[in-house]
Amino acid sequence: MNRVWWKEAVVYQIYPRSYMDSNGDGIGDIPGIISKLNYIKSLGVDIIWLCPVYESPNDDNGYDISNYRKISNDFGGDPAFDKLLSKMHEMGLKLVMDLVVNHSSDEHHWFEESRKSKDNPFRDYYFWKPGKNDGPPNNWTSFFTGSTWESDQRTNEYYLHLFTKKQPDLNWENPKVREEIYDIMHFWFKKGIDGFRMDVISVISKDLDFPDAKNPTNYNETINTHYANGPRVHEFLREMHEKVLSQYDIMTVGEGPGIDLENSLLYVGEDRKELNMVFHFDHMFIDNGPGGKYDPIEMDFIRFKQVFSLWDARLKGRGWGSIFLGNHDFSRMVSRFGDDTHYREDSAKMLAMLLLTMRGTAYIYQGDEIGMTNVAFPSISDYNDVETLNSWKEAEANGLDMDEFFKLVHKQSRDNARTPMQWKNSDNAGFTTGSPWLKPNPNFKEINVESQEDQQDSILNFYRKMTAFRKANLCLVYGDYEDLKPHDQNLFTYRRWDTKDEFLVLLNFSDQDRSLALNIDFDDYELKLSNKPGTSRTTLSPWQGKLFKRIS
Ligand code: ISL
Ligand code: CA
Repeated sequence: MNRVWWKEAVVYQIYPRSYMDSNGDGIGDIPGIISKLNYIKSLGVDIIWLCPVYESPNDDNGYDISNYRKISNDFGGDPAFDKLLSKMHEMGLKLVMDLVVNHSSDEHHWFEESRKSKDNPFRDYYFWKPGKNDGPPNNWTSFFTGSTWESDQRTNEYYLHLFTKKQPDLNWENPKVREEIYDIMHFWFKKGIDGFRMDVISVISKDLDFPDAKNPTNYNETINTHYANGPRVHEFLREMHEKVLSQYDIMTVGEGPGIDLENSLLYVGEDRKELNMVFHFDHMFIDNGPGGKYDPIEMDFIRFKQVFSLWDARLKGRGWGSIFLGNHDFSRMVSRFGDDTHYREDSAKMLAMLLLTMRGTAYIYQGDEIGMTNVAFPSISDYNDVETLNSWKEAEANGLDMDEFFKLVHKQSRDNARTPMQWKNSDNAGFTTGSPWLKPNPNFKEINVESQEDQQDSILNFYRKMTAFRKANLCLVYGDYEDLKPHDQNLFTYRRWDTKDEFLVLLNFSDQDRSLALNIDFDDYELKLSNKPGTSRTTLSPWQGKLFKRIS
């Protein structure tokens, strides 16, 4: 067993706009995070992954960066960041930043130059193409609706943007662009940060023929055949590793659509010298139909478990996984995979057991530690997310039934995960004294940190128990994994073991009592943790999770 700090770490992901506002402007900020560091430390986490805090016009809330070396004034500017980093290090917490370099903002000076003329020295920092038959160069559609090409009057050419038109794609073919990016990375590592989460790193290399998609409305097919895993992606990552990553003791986690079982080890194989971990979406897209998130299908629970098993088997001994059930791009994990009505507390705790007993580095998304749920705002004007609003406009233009579509917005909007952190039962959930940039979920009166601090068996305190237990039992980090009943329609039951210890994790994903029917002598095991009291050893009550340790 080759022990590494980032393998044993539990990561806490912060969406800074929504975490804590310190100055009443309605926007979460870095001083707000600093004021909550004791709370974060108390969760038993080791690393904070901070979503983008750089200067940005915020077309996509910071995922459109106009200056990679400056912290946005909305968040407190450079001094606040320096203070955060040094405080965190004093407290033994590490800081991972978001690296968003598939695209920049159109307000970055590189793009402002690039669009000026065809012979501008920055022209080749981006992809420019003449149109075809009075239209864009090909039929690709952006992740956030519409063409991926925007025409620019000044030079009468189109530029490529896989996301919004304010997020032009950087041209990684250009060695100068790559050098600029590596310089930026050195800049932050020299400041002392402990790693990067790399945004959509799977799409940085383009097929330079830019062929038409056969089936542009099939989301997955288009991503897999045209956007992701381009011809030079691994060459670029190896170069980045050699020129930057290999020089520091840091961690990396790449994100992106199109990363799958087949290609995973190309990114994270220990012999590859590319990335430490990736976030894949096999379980997160599990309820997407061919048309993507607004074409939902029912989640297949057997398949859900299989995703964990297949990934574990694939990476075992050869790479390292990342375990997450939610982030700022998806609906709330308790609303998706648990039951956010009758069994919210039980299911939120049970999902915490899953999250913190799998092999891989575990990532907790802010608010999940108190069981925050999806929101259902009354009006589309309450929503902020560019992906939601663009999809809404597209649905309207296509003449869809907008009442039906609004239900999909409630279910699928990324704003579900972006409502302000619920600190207490007071105005605006204690997030701001001003007017929040996005309304809080009205359920903050029942669901908030303050009330759960006082309650011994709260979700919050259960998370603390789980992180401590994981820390004390390295078998849960490194040990082998086996699904005991892969075909069970309701139970997720697995074994974790190493040369010293053995654990059983038994989870009931249903609202009925379930008999375990496992071929196991429970006299050999001791119950270590359960998310709810009662019931016999061989049964699980609704949404119950139990963790046993072998004693003989
Ligand atoms: O959000 C998604 C599904 O709802 C994903 O398809 C998402 O667009 C994709 O994983 C990329 O996400 C990342 O890059 C985007 C940014 O909007 C997301 O917030 C970020 O996590 C563009 O930078
Ligand atoms: Ca603020």
